[in-house]
Amino acid sequence: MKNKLIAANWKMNLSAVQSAELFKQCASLAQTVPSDLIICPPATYLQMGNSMLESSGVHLGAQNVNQNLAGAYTGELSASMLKDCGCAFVIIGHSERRTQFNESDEIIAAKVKAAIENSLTPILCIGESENQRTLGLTNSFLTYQIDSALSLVDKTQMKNLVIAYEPIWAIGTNKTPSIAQIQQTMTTIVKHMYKKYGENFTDSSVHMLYGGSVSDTNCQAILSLDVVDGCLVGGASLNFEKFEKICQASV
Ligand code: G2H
Repeated sequence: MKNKLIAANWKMNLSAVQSAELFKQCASLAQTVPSDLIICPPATYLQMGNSMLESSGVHLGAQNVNQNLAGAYTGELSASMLKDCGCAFVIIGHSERRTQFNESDEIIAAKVKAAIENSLTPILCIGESENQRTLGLTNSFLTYQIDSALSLVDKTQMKNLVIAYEPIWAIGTNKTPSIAQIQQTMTTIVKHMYKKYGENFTDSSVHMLYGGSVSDTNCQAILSLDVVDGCLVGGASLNFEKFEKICQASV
């Protein structure tokens, strides 16, 4: 059985002093929980995270990557630059980037390709809107998002992949699907992955995370589902006591 994976997405939060404190606490937390931890801080704190998390076993992740290898892309960071900062993971396709920064399915597919080709593991975010769920379109939309995002990579390159199911309507809202809905939806995703990607989609390599208003009170029920390999945690990852409880629940 693989370890649970708890990924913290700090988004655009925290000062340098606050980040240093949280890196320190997470480095020590990793020694007491069996789950694997990934911290995705703002890009300006990646170097700090790289040195403070060193030898703690906590992985470093970026919140974004540019799809191009190098060039005139002012303000952007390439996959190789993130590798140089010590990143092993990168969040791609988060709904905040899809909606606020107009990231199309094509751009997301190119980012997944750039990440994989530079040995970064994508944390690919997918999720339906409330309207799509109401209309019964959840499963077809999620499988479309997966196939589109993976369209530029070879099946054999999918050994290292994290898929985070994040219903858009659950992000930062304190609303979550019911436990039965999470189980049903994520089972659909897994079945699709097996059908489409066959032997390259193996239990040991692809982690399936749930994200969207994960808290210290709902984490136990979510993480107890056999289809859930971990969580992508936003708001609650900024509060160490809450994050600690989530990591402990993942045992
Ligand atoms: C979803 C999640 C982390 P939050 O965006 O990616 O954030 O836990 O605040 O809903």
